[in-house]
Amino acid sequence: MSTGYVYHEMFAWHDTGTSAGLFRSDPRAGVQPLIHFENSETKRRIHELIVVSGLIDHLTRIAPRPATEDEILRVHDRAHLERIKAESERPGGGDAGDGLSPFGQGAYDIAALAAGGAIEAVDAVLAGRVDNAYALVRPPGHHAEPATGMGFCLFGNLAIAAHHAMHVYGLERIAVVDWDVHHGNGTQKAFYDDPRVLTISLHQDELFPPRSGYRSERGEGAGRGYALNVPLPPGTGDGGYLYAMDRAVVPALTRFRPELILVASGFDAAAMDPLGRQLLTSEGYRALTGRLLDVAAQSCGGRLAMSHEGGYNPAHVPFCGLAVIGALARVPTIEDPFQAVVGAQGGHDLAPHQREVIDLAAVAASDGARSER
Ligand code: 9RB
Ligand code: ZN
Repeated sequence: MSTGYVYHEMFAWHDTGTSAGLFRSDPRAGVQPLIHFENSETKRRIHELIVVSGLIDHLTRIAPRPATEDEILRVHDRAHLERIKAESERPGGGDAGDGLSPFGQGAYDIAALAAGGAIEAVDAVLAGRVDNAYALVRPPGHHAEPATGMGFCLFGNLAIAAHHAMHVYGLERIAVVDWDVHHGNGTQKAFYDDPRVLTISLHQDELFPPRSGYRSERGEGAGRGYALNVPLPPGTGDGGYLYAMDRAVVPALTRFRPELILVASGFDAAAMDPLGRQLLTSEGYRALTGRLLDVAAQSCGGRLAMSHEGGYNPAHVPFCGLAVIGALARVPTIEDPFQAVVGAQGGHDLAPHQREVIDLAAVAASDGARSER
């Protein structure tokens, strides 16, 4: 059993600047400079906990390399690539596309390294060098659409890696499970009419992007039925997430029989996240990982690769990351001190209003029929 692990110090050098969380500092508007929500801290602290706890000794380090232009262009149009590249040349940097996703000079190179990190993780799994892998990359990718970046994402790291799997290894069925608290709109859009990639997003209903991730979004054309959305009410905890996994996600995966399972792994569905309103604990994340390992073992020889997305509580997130990567490697990890707090806070039992909407998503998935929004 071996688990690949991608990290590079350069990922922490991606500079999102002094926004006050989401908003550019603007003294005249009363916005004092602070630090952008998508800063390096949570990711660097996951890595440092992996090292300091000793988990690193059980992982196979995989070096990232920059994705090539051709690889990026399998998902994005040239105008988007060239614009990111050009703004990345400017001393003041630029923005991924929505005015909420600032980046510093040189960001193109780091974003290409992030996409290439996801590629290398997938490659190591498909070449059999490791059983599964986690790419702790930054900037994130799941919101980036073919023609634009958004939501702190420049390029669709995992979508680019999925194309690599199809292009180089000839895979015909890939599943992407996105457990970031936000809708995985970019990955969904990249494969909306493509039956080779089943995209499944579990996310907080009506969070981000606006008006995105409804149950009624099921794919189009040849891809109809190959997008699945499971919007969850705010306040969903471990029990709700596991029910969604068991009732909607696992059955959809089992029916699809993927040759590879990819995960857009965001830790912003965790209980102490400043942007999400969900209640997952590190044990919840560990259990979700276990479910996917089981499906992967049954459907594709255990081939599973994860790429990092959001997650913004720098104290709690490292323990969630440790739980997931420890589960992948089947190695016990040091105790999460937050578990005693967030695990005891209530909200972890499946609630009736959660069951109701999860059942609707599961039914929509199983009969392929239109479901109401
Ligand atoms: C603002 C809007 C957001 C809020 C949250 C994210 C999180 C992304 C992530 C991104 C952008 C809108 C400030 C809409 O973690 N993904 O995984 N911005 N939201 N309009 N305005 C003015
Ligand atoms: Zn997110």
